[in-house]
Amino acid sequence: MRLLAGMTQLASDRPDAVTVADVAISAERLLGCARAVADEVAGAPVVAVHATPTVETVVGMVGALLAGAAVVPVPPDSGPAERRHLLTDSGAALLITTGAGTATTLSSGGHDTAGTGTADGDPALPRVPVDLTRLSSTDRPAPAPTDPALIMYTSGTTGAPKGVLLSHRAVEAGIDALVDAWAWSPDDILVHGLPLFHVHGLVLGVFGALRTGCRLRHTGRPLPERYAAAGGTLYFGVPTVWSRICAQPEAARALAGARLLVSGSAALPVPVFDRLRELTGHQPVERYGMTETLITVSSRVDGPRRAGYVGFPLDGVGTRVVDEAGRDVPADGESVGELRVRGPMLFDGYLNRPEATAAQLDADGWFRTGDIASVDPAGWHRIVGRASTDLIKSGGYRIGAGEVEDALLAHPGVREAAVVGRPHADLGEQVTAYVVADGVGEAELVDFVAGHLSVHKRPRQVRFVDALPRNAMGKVQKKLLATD
Ligand code: MCA
Ligand code: AMP
Repeated sequence: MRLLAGMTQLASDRPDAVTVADVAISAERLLGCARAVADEVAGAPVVAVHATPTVETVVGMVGALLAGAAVVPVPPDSGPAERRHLLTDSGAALLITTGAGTATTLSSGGHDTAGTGTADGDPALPRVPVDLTRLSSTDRPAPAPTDPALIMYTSGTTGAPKGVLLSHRAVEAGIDALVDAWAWSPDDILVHGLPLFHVHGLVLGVFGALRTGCRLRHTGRPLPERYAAAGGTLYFGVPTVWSRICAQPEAARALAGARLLVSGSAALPVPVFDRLRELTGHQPVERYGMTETLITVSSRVDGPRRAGYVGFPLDGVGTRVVDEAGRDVPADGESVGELRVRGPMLFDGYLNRPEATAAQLDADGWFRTGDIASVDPAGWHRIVGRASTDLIKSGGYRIGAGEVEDALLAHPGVREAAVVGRPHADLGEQVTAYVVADGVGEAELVDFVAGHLSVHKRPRQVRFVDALPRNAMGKVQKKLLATD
């Protein structure tokens, strides 16, 4: 398969092509196990994978891709309502179950098609467990470049998460642009410990390694001491991870021998950039992207890096910064506007949501990112904020305020709710809920939200207020909440 070309070209004398949380697998065995998964799921157009941080997840996803299915990564910590939404909205025909934390009643050999789903309310999908002792040599025709490779769920400002359709062609182009910018090669050893259900950890962090043919050492969780012990050449992290590494200078110093440190998914604070340089001798490369666009802007390994800036458009990418009337603002480093991007790595739209797609992606292929940016005369791009307060970035996770508000409002004691991201030293922003409620406390509300959504979407702080600030139209004035 073109997308994961490096996997088949990898030297078969590497017993550790992919290591996840200390479990290693060779490229040859990964391919054999993935082919066995492909034999089982062949014919299913859409396959969900329970995306635990395990080798089984990598095998399951590669297997589904080999079978020509679109993969839906399911966060292992997602609450029941969120899981149900992903599994039904995506039209997944099967759920591949993987390692620890996977609820499956399967005995080896067959699909669990018991008609009623699971106790936690999952739809009744056949379950296919990944079995690392099972091998196959069936070679299948490669999917077409325009076929969907992934359906990745991501939060919007309102409503439930939407499925982002990423084709094989887009994923290939997205990785190849980074191979060029970062001189990513089969000789690299990539280290990270990011979740395997988002673009950063999965598309860059797993498929990037398998396409490039470099070794991957996934640390299970992105803990500083594990990064320090991993002996990599290329390290990926979100800003929270880099800031935690800086807080452990010994761990940071252990990265001095690496080739390249890369930060993304949220703004890297300038003090963290500076501290990383002091401790490791490396100026990190910062890059900017979105689930819908993959990575579009980055500094280059062979070029300058600048704290607070995300670099230049990648090969094949066009960018514009526009005002509210859609007119380009001057590239003077001062004028700000909404960033729009165009390029071969963009998504094909939101699954079954043509209006949502049309609202973000125009007929000429320009995607409205919702990020506010400026560009200086030399072309340096800087992200200065978001157009809407309703998208929160916490620890690199994108969280829709509306989704959390809907979960809170489902509690009988909650009359009104407004959720914002408040500045947080470790996480960038923390999910903070302002509620008007009767007879319910903070812990109960956080637990209640946990019954619906993923762990990182739960409010870290609940503030009880008598009323929410509203304008004359009755709309909540979130900017007043965020700055009080
Ligand atoms: C977390 N915990 C909570 C809450 N939140 N408990 C109660 N209420 C909450 N609201 C629990 C956690 O489950 C954990 O428990 C413990 O508290 C510590 O949580 P936390 O501080 O969040 O630490 P962490 O679990 O170590 O998480 C920090 C993290 C994580 C590792 C930086 O946020 C992370 O993995 N972020 C990466 C997100 C990412 O990959 N985004 C990329 C999106 P326990 O210890 O028991 O487990 S893709 C993207 O953005 C684009 C394409 C791009 O540009 O890359
Ligand atoms: P997600 O779709 O989870 O991939 O989140 C995408 C959003 O993350 C973007 O719209 C930005 O707001 C933010 N983001 C990603 N990378 C950066 C970066 N290097 N600097 C600032 N914001 C970033």
